[in-house]
Amino acid sequence: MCGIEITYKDKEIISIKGDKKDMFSKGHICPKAVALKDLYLDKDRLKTPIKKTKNGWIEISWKDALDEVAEKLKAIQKKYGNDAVATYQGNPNVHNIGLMLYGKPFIKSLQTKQKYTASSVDQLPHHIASLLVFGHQMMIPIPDIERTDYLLILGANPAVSNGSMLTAPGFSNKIKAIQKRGGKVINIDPRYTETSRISSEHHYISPGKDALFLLAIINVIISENLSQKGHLENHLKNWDAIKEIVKGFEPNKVENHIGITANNIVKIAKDFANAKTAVCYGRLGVSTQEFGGMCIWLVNVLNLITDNTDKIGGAMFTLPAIDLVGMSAMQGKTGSFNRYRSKVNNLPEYSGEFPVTTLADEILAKDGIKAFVSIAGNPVLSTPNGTKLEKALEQLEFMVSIDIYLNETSKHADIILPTTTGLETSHYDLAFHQLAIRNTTKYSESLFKKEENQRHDWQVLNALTERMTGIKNPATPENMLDYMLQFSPYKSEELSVKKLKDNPNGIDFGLLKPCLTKRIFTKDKMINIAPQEFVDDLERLKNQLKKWNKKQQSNYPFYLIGRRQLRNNNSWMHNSEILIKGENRCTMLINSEDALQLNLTDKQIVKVVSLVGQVEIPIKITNSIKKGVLSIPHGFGHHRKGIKLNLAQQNAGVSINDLTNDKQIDALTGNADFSGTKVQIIP
Ligand SMILES: Nc1nc2c(c(=O)[nH]1)N[C@H]1C(S)=C(S)[C@@H](COP(=O)(O)OP(=O)(O)OC[C@H]3O[C@@H](n4cnc5c(=O)[nH]c(N)nc54)[C@H](O)[C@@H]3O)O[C@H]1N2
Ligand SMILES: Nc1nc2c(c(=O)[nH]1)N[C@H]1C(S)=C(S)[C@@H](COP(=O)(O)OP(=O)(O)OC[C@H]3O[C@@H](n4cnc5c(=O)[nH]c(N)nc54)[C@H](O)[C@@H]3O)O[C@H]1N2
Ligand SMILES: [Mo]
Repeated sequence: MCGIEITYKDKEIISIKGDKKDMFSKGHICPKAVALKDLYLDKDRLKTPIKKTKNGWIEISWKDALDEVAEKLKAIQKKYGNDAVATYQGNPNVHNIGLMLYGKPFIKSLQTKQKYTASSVDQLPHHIASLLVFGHQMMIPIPDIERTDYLLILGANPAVSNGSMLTAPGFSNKIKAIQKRGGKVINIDPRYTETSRISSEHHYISPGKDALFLLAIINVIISENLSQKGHLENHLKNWDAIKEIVKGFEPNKVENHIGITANNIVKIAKDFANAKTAVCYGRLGVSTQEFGGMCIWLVNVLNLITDNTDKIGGAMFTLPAIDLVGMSAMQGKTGSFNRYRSKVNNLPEYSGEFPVTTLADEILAKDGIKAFVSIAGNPVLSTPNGTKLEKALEQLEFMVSIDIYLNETSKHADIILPTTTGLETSHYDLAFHQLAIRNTTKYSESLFKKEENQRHDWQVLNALTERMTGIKNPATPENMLDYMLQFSPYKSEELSVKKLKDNPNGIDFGLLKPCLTKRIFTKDKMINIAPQEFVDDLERLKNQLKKWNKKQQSNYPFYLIGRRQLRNNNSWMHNSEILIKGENRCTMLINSEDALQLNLTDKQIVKVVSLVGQVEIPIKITNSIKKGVLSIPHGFGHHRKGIKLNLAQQNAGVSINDLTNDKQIDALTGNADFSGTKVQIIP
């Protein structure tokens, strides 16, 4: 989403800078953009299809590769049924126009129920909360950080990530600006992070206890009579249920579990409710928890009961030029949850997909998945219990990866279909305009032409769909964009790809405006503040609370959490010189008191053991993590044999997901529960 200005001569890149004239990012840039040069020049990047043979990988023609993939998939479906083929779509599927537009038709052509995405190791709870509260999976409330007076951040580190489900280039400056205009930013995190450093206040929370924290905050607001329906009064239902729900979650009853004093909880609750405008933002760290679904719902509740939803300075909603929410709603496609359940682990369906935590088991099961299509994903490193998944992938009869590298996941494929990326592709951001703090629109043409033998993601997917269905789709991404732009809510602008090309810095429609009352998609057109699914789930929390109250000794005394990094992108940018250089970043943070107790010294290599695996990793002793909590960044683990990532292999690190457990999930949504990972240390 950030505009960049590239100086180049022929095929040589001279510099990459932030585009100061960009309507949205206004010159902001992050290190990943500068690394586009390394990505473009990367010798390890694949450009021709390769096939696994007894004598190793061989290059094959596009026609042979695409034919063979389609034939194998068809044969397996004929022999075992459609559900014998599974698909996984990784994170770049939402960052790449080719994958966004042509992925769906291809997956649809397979007619399989075995569909997975990276959502269920990430933001699945957000979609389910939005679906149940506002009636559409993509009606994601966006904190109006440009105008708010009080920002409460839970489980997010935007100073590193630049915001997530909240597109906001230069987030750190916006955090500082809130304080400059007299506002406050409160950060709740088990680690004192890059974001904590620039916030007004930081409070250490015990991992996985945010549902208790949020319930306690809401409890205070209700008992102090600070709640108000406000401007949404006539659009809210089940309001009175909230009072019942928070009973028993008084701050003094739960403070010990949360790790934040009752006094501080009361103060935050009152300050939030009394602020002129306020907004609570909960993200990855609260989404990937045992009660992740409940957490994201409660974030919505907090913003609703303080009359901070759909209001300037509160939680707002976007109206992008290509309005996917409005367009899908017109077709009655608002999302679905729990229409049916997965075979092996009985996990709920969400919009036609299953939680990826059950993927390995579904492959290993008798009559399970026989073929697997991985599209721009690296689940071996990014999903819990990666070791189990890689064993499962070995059992498949056929696997294909559509990916730019021979990496930890694609090495298990029989055929890899490599695509263009970065500077070789044009881009319109269909997904992240939906989540942006400002309504803008922009199209970026590719900088360089692809090489003769290369294929774009959209071409590969289109060719596969054609082979599966026998139907040709002649439309290019630009054709499809032009079509969608016709339905733009900004009619008078007469938007088209041509017009966007003429405006390379983007077109601005301004900051977000209240619009929710026209965009409530529940059947009765009411905002459901207390959906039954979440209310019922409270029983599970209450039972868990009883167990926590018993305080038993554990063989795994430490909580293990992640640590997203500025100079990578999940698992796949470690092969860039500019990003990977410097000292080893794959270290485990440990609190200095814990280190002292175990007699550990800085940089010492320790063995870390969980219920499902173990790794060896150097420690970094620090005061900036809560006692009893450890942190390892995700996305490393490039020591695996048979991959082709020269620089990444030299900085291999270990994978945190060799410790996380595929059985440890949010039972309501099926999302991975990373924050609940328990480990022991063997010096
Ligand atoms: N423990 C722990 N685990 C986590 C997380 C965490 O915080 N902690 N974070 C989670 C989150 S938020 C996410 S989103 C997931 C990500 O999970 P995944 O999406 O499975 O992993 P990525 O590392 O993003 O892998 C992206 C893949 O796409 C390929 N690729 C890159 N660009 C292109 C392209 O243009 N075209 C094609 N075809 N391929 C491309 C890369 O080579 C790589 O193989 O990981 C999750 N896993
Ligand atoms: N440079 C860079 N930027 C990225 C990415 C990247 O890999 N590199 N990945 C992108 C992707 S795919 C995503 S989804 C976003 C994610 O962006 P964010 O949602 O900001 O996620 P993280 O930066 O992982 O921050 C999660 C925070 O939650 C904290 N946390 C862990 N457990 C708990 C808990 O139990 N309670 C609370 N309150 N906090 C907890 C962690 O300490 C961490 O500070 O970032 C995106 N941006
Ligand atoms: Mo993500």
